[in-house]
Amino acid sequence: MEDQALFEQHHKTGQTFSYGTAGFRSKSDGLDPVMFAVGVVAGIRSMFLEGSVVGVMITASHNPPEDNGVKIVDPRGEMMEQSWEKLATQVANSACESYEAFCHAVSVVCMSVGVKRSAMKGRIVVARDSRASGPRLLQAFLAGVKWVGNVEAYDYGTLTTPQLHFLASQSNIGKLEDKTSAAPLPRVHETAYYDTFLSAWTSIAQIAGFDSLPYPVTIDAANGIGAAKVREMLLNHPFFQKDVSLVNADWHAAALLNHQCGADFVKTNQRLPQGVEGSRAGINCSFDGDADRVVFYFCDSEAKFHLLDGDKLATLLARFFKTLLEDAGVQEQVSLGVVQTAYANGSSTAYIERILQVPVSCTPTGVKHLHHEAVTRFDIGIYFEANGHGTVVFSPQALQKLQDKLETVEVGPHAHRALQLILLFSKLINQTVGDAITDMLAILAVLSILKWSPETWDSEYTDLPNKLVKVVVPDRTIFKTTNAERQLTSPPGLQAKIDAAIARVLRGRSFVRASGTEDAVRVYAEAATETEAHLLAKEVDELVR
Ligand code: NG1
Ligand code: ZN
Repeated sequence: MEDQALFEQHHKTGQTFSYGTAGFRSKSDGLDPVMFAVGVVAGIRSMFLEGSVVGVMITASHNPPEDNGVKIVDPRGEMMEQSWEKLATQVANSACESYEAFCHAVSVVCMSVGVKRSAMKGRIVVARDSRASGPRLLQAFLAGVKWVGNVEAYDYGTLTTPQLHFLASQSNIGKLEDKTSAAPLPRVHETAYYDTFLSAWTSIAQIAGFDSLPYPVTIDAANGIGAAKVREMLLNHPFFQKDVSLVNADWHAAALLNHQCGADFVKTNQRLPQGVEGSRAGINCSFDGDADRVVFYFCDSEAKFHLLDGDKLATLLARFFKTLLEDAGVQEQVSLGVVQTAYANGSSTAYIERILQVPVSCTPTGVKHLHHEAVTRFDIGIYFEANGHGTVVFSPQALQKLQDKLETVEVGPHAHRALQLILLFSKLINQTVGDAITDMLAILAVLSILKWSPETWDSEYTDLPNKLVKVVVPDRTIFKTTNAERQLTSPPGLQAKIDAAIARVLRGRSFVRASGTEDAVRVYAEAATETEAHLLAKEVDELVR
């Protein structure tokens, strides 16, 4: 009965949920039973993984302040294995029904994965972003953890999403090999995050010979938790103190989160966020509310706004690593590639393939798809969504090869430096997930090493004019796609009409897909001129209605 009382405290009815690309997400009001259910599922997942530490992040990223959400992070810091998404969905929806339905769903899940709750132990680390609903939802989550029994949970308080991914993965180092280790939580302190990445930065600066940033950097933290963490990590650090300014840093003012600022605002509106002045010299960047995305931008001498989005981040890094691999003389042994989605600007893909001669792979939207492709296809896999979410992943085998070469083969100073830099960049970048802070540091390090201004970076290629529109349709589920979402297979006949519209404009490309996070379809169009891109978007928009 005590167990049921725990459940009833957080029970609410009336909504159905689905574990999507970003976990569960909705208005925060109805999320309590979902949080309770996630406490239970995360506990069972950890038991299933023999007590490895599983992470849970309570966040709704770039969404408005009244929203919230939750996702489960697997022991290596990656998103929870896909096959468990439907189990999580079943338990969450049963928790919105009744206690009986919930108990039944939990037994079914335990049976299907072979977990005996009374005989196993689970370990969870949890964190939340700065949203006002966070503490309440955390309590519902912890009640779920208590309900499972035999689960140890450690609450990190507020963190950025990538910090939680990183700390969860670090908690398992050693444990993944040694299943018997039972060190209490937390196994890794938050400072490990700062120490790890700052120490890589310091070594890179030493080897590359720079001792300050090349120009002032303004960070728009979207009034989110990233502000608190940047302050802690960078603002008192002698290297960054002088040149880094933080704006939209009011993370205690929950209502201001992502409001007129942040990566999503800047990318969508293609203009400066509130609080950033165009006249300021240097470079600017914007994080989203949980600091797992970053975009850069600057204004030129005529005050024209230039966006350096996820595509530009990917191309800069691709160019940089290609040169380093060549300098190190390992371009034949270590494969390099870029992973994009259909939303990547056609000019960026052409630049990577034709100018850089680096292979590009295209996957469906959602970082779990990009991450998987990058890890499985390339030794150094660079993946970014156009909206700024992405990272670089390095295969352990390739890093070992580079380390061996550094230690055992006589190489010239140029190659030696290149080998060192690749190895150090693999430590500067948070490989578990896109991370605004470490991606920003990696980009600033590259710009410092290349001695590139924002203008030089931007001038590598010019984006094709493009337009992204959201169209509300009666039933978005009828829109089915193939070929990494670039073509429709349903409704029948629609793709042929879209193809005909594309053929009427110069350098035209357009596709339609159902959003995974909103009840709408998205229409993307690009063409040689802005007029044609807008025309194409309008035509396709009309076709899908
Ligand atoms: P949907 O709503 O499925 O288009 C959006 C973004 C994705 C990704 C997810 C998760 C675009 C076009 N889509 O997905 O890139 O970030 O949200 O938050 O930006
Ligand atoms: Zn985010």
